[in-house]
Amino acid sequence: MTYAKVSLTLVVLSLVAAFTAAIFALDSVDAARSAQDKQRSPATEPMAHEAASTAVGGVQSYAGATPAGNPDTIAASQAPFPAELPPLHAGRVLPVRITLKDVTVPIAPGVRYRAWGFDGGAPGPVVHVRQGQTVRITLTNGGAIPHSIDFHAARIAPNVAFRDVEPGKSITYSFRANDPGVFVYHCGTKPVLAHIANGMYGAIVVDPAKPLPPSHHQYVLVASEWYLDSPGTSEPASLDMTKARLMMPDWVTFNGYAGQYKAHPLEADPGHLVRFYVANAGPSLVTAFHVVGTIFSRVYPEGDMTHPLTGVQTSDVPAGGGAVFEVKIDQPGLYPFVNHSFASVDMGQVGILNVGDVEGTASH
Ligand SMILES: [Cu+2]
Repeated sequence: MTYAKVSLTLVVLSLVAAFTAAIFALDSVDAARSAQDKQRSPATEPMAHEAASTAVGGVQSYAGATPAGNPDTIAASQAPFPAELPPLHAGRVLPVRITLKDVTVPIAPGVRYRAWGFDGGAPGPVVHVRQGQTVRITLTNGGAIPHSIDFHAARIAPNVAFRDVEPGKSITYSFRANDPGVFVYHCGTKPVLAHIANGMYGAIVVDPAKPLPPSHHQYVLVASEWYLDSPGTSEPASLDMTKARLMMPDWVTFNGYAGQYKAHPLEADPGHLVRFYVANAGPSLVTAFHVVGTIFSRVYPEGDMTHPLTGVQTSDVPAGGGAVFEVKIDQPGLYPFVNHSFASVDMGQVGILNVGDVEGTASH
């Protein structure tokens, strides 16, 4: 065979192979489309409980689904989680006693969830210490299955301190809070995804030994996601582990309840420093923290209190991370604080900072 004939044969063979591959590719696209169409067919579509209930790729979403009535009125009647940073504790050792309980908690207007709550709520209590103080944590398991407590502010052997506690039992351990910042604490029992998604998280703020500039208001916001197996409106919802793995939450919140600080705005005084301690419990999504209408005068990214950034519009707080944000707003008004990853705003991660006690409604 001549060189030209060999080349021609190779070209023809290549064309045949490419054509065959294209046919197979089209076949698999058709198969995927047909499977999607089947999932969307009315026969298999779950009943829509509320207008906002939608199915995506065969997974039922209850994002934004609230019962009949005005959600704003329902949210207004719900007492907000206290966002103000609690005062420091005098003394060398801060005893923190937390009892885990299986509780039903409100997570959005008219929506209830069967949670595992540190101290009966989600998030658990805010712990506040100064750098150098010792935290002595006692966890009592008042639930039905093993749990544990992992403090990110601790440098300690996790297989010992964060070990599982059987129902009815307690564990006590101590650590010296040597690293300033804002840190997450959470249950570390397998599967951790389920234990965090069920509400087992909170924040600890460690003030630097050299105090930060004084501020009129200091707020703690714990970001988290909720993954529901039902709308949670007539009966409390439980965890949908598939949605948790897919990272498809129904509600995304600051301090456990969607939009609670829209119904109960946080306060600020014109021209005075406000400090936000944002801890992101996740379990999986990032919080792109932003205050509409202003710029952070300082951000301590990742809670690193030694290297602040200045003049920042938005800064990410990763799942399992924390950061400190400072604003000083001169002009009175209603300033929304949001996760600027806006799907999360749609699912409830938004609040209002009311500067100067003004009337009216906010833009977000
Ligand atoms: Cu747990």
